[in-house]
Amino acid sequence: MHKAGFVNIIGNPNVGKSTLMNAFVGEKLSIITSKAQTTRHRILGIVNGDDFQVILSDTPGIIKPAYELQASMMDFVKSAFDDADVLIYMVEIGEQELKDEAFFKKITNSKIPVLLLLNKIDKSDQEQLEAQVQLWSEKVPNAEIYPISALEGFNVKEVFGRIIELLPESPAYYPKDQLTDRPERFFVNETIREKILIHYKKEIPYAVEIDTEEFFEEENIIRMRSVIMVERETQKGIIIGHKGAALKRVGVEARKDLELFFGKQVHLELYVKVNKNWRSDQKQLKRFGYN
Ligand SMILES: Nc1nc2c(ncn2[C@@H]2O[C@H](COP(=O)(O)OP(=O)(O)OP(=O)(O)O)[C@@H](O)[C@H]2O)c(=O)[nH]1
Ligand SMILES: [Mg+2]
Repeated sequence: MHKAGFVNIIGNPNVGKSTLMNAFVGEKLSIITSKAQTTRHRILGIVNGDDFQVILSDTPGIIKPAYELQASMMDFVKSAFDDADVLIYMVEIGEQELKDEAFFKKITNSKIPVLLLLNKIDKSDQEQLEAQVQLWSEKVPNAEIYPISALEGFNVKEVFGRIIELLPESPAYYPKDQLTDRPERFFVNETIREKILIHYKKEIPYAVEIDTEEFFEEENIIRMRSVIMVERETQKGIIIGHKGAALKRVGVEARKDLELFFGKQVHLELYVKVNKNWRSDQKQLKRFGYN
């Protein structure tokens, strides 16, 4: 018997959804930072076995959208409700409520199995943990609750075992050697964006989009050229920094990660361009892969 299905991870921003998907897949497919709204897309991570294929979806954290980009991000979350065979609702220790009532109702009224993962238990003690399990079992009575630490790997294997049990009988949806639905350039974009989230403050990371215009693989090196788009001229100056030092740091750190990811030497050229109000422009958003 062969099992396969879609296991979609949803929850508030910053609870550890991407950390969990990467832990399941064993590769850094999704970028991870301590800032909310790190993930902007729905990203598939596929775990293949002889008799199973688990297609995980990492999704953006649930927020009330304030501009078009965020509205598209929430459309990715909506789509994750539509095709799930198993729903993973991730919460973190100390968190109270999902910020969106409608999404919360979708979870509590779900006809498909819901695994509620109580994450970051490495930061809590037994007493707090027991209180949280009690709280969530009352809030989401249809869910099976698992305390986990996505970061330290606690209970991750056990949850994966339960996922396999819950998956329907089905042939594989994707070729068995496929790891994700995303092209190479997407990972270049995301790696650069991760460095920007880490090194720039306030609004800057949220006003940035990356477009990798060139990706040439040669025998011993991959040559890439990417543009960092910002919304305003002042943001361009901040990204570049004094004598270009800030931009250079982004480039060096991104290149190191990309060399690990692709297992090959990388040459990365970065430049910055103003693309006015791209976050609110439907056409631009479509071009950058937000439907
Ligand atoms: N202590 C602790 N930190 C964790 C754990 N899992 C994730 N984190 C941290 O929480 C932060 C957010 O992790 P992400 O995986 O990016 O969270 P996310 O839910 O994907 O966030 P968005 O994409 O912004 O919605 C990072 O700093 C992680 O290192 C955990 O089990 N324990
Ligand atoms: Mg994420």
